[in-house]
Amino acid sequence: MRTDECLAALAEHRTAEVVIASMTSAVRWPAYSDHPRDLIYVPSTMGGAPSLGLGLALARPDLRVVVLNGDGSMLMSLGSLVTIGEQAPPNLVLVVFDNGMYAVTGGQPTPGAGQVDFASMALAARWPITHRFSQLGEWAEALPGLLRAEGPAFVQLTVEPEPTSITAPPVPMSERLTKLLAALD
Ligand SMILES: Cc1ncc(C[n+]2csc(CCOP(=O)(O)OP(=O)(O)O)c2C)c(N)n1
Repeated sequence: MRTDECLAALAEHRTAEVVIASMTSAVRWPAYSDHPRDLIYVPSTMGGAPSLGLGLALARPDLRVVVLNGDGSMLMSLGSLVTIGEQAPPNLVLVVFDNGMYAVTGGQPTPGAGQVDFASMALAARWPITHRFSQLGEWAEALPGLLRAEGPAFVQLTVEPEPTSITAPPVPMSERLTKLLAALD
């Protein structure tokens, strides 16, 4: 399945969730969504999106947070799986788009390209919900439940390798993040 198809399915089911889109998803998500709770994580700390999502999910338990990550970025911060498993925010969903490559920097293969079982890693890190999908229909069918589930929920999507390049986001993420955090007062 293609990353774009997966994002289109997510956009169909998304309602009020915060969506933190990184890497290829940061480039493609704005084609499907323009929502005040879209945080296009550009420029990003590579590997930082799950931890950003964790912080936001803990700070705003009234919101639901969906993080879209790349496999290369997930490999850079595998420890965040353990931290999230321990903190166990019920309102967090982490989706790894496993295309087996560093797509936004030209398509270099990631270590273990496409053969890494991230979902099992999340399970071992005590995430209560873990999935691995390679069929679009399975992802689309699971989405409504995942967006309401008592998480944290981890999803590995095996997607086609498609090199791309990072583009500047239409709205700076910092503005939206500031507004979301300001609502704490
Ligand atoms: C420490 C570090 N090394 C390398 C980079 C350069 N870099 C930025 S994005 C990226 C690739 C991201 O790959 P992945 O997370 O798999 O997402 P995809 O591009 O495939 O969507 C790389 C290598 C960086 N930002 N930081």
